[in-house]
Amino acid sequence: QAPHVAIVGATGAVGVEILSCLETRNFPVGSLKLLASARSAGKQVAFRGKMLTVEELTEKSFDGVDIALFSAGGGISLKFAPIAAAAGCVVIDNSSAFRQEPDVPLVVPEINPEAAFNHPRNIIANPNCTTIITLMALFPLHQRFGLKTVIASSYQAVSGSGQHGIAELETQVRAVVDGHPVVKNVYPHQIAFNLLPQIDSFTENGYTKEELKMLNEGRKILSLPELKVTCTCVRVPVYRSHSISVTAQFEKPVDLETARSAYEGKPGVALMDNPAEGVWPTPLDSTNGDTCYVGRMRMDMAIDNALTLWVVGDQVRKGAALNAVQIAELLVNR
Ligand code: 2RA
Repeated sequence: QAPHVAIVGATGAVGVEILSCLETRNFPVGSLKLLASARSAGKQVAFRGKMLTVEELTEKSFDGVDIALFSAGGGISLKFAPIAAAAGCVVIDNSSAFRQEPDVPLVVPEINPEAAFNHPRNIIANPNCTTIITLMALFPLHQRFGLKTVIASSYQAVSGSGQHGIAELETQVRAVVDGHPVVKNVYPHQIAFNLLPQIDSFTENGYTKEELKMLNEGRKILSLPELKVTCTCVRVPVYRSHSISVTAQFEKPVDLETARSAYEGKPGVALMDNPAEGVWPTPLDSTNGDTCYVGRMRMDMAIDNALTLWVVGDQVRKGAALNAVQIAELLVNR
């Protein structure tokens, strides 16, 4: 019997993409509830040729729901995920609220699918977008060589900040080109024609929370508690798809040929790597698609037994909505 599904945050950027993934992947849906704040309640949204009305999220919303996909921010998740879970619903949560809880699995279906079945609190966490895309590139290599250390810089699109991020970039680009003053609402500095080396807030050790997610989530997903990660996360004036430059050091001796062959037959990730022909991936190559692309792979010159590579992925899809729907598919197909 097809599950009864709810989307919390149905009108947000990720919610809309979740709806599209359910539709295009023919996810079996018994019934679908679209939940959002009172402000969005009453909106009409199309799903499989029918119009559905967005309902206001309340404590009663989850009666009879089997799977709830949450993407409405950490505060909403902290309050409503336990309510949904208590009503017998499995929550797949896109916020960072539960990711580090020991009894909440943190799942990338291509990497640790088995973790999804051990969810004693009825909550499964979806990792942060940058972590997912980076690990999609690193996991096939980890399987061959054993990952030890990661040194990364991310180039994160403005849609990672939601619809407002896109609007801010667009408005500022127009203002700069037309010679008007730039107005800042979303970011502390101008994003148009600029780069901002801060994503999320700073922590005591000088790293931002976004940078620490790479460390803590990477360790949990790969079951590598000793993994070393250093990372700088940067907002870039790109609409969609995050890119990450990664240097990865391994336990076993690495060579390029084996590294390249590690991607053969791996779902969700592909090599796009032929510099001699001008072939390497850009954020536009992954935008609106399901595949993360890896290129510029080479033996690192500075770090022993390490590879340096570049990976791009659509952070709204594989970094959020698609990954959440794939987790739901694991549960349904079992
Ligand atoms: C970003 N971490 O700011 C986000 C989206 N999940 O790009």
